[in-house]
Amino acid sequence: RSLSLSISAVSQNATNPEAQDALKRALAKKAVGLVKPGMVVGLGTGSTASLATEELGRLIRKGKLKDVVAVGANYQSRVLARQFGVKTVDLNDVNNIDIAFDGVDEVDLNKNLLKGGGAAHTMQKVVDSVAKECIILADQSKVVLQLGSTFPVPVEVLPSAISPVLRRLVTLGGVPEIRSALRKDGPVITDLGNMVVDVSFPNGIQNPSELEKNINMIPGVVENGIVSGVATTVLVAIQDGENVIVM
Ligand code: ABF
Repeated sequence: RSLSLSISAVSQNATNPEAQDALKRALAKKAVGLVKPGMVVGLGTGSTASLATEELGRLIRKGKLKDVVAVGANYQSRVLARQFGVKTVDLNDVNNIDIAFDGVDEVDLNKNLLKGGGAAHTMQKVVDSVAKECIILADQSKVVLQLGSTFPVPVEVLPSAISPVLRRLVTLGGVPEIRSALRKDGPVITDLGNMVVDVSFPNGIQNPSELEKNINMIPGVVENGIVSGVATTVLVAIQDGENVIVM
C-alpha cells in the first residue's frame, strides 16, 4: 500500500503527549492483530514498539496466540518481552522472522525510514530486514515529506575510528555531532559498545537510499539510521477530531 493516502498526516503533526499515546496504543493493537499462532515475531524498541510488545503479551496470556515466540532487537526489547510474558529466542536460533514491529522517528511517503533516536538502530535494522513482513508504526508526528526534516541521521561508529569518520561525513555534506549521554559526562555508548554521531544535512536528503549506502561505505561506520526498502507496511495513526484512525 502506498503512503500517499497518508499525506494529510504531514500537515497535522503537532500532537499533545496524551493524544500521541492514544495513537501509539491504536497502532500497537492494529499491528498485533496481524500476528497468528506459531509465528516468530521481531520486536523493535521505543515507546510504540514497547506498546506492541505489551499488547502481544496480553494476547498470549489470554491464550489467543499459542506458540508465538519473539526475537528482541536489543536488550531493552528482550527484557520487556519477558516482563509481559512473551517468550524470547535468539536471532541466531531461528531461520526466519514472520513479522516484525518497529517504531520510527521519521517516515516519508515512499516508506523510507529514519531511525536511531534511541541509539538502537543497528540491530533493529537487522531484525526488520530479516522479517518477511516489517510493519512500521508511525503516529502522525512521524510522517514527513523529506527525511531529515525534523531529525538528524544517527550513525553508529566504532569509537577508535571516530575522527576519520567525522571527516568523511563532512565530505558527504553532513554536519556531524557526537551524541552525548544525558546527565553523564561523555558520549552515548550503544548496546554494541559504539558511539553515535548525529548528522544533519542542511541541503536536505534528496536520495535516502543513496545516502544510506554512502554513509555505510565509510570504514568505521557500523550502521546508519536511514532504512530504505525494508518496511513492507507503514501503519499511520492520525487524530480525526475525537477519533483515532489507523491506516
Ligand atoms: C525506535 O524507537 C527507533 O528507531 C526510533 O528512534 C524510536 C521511535 O520511538 P517512539 O516509538 O518512542 O517514538 O523505533
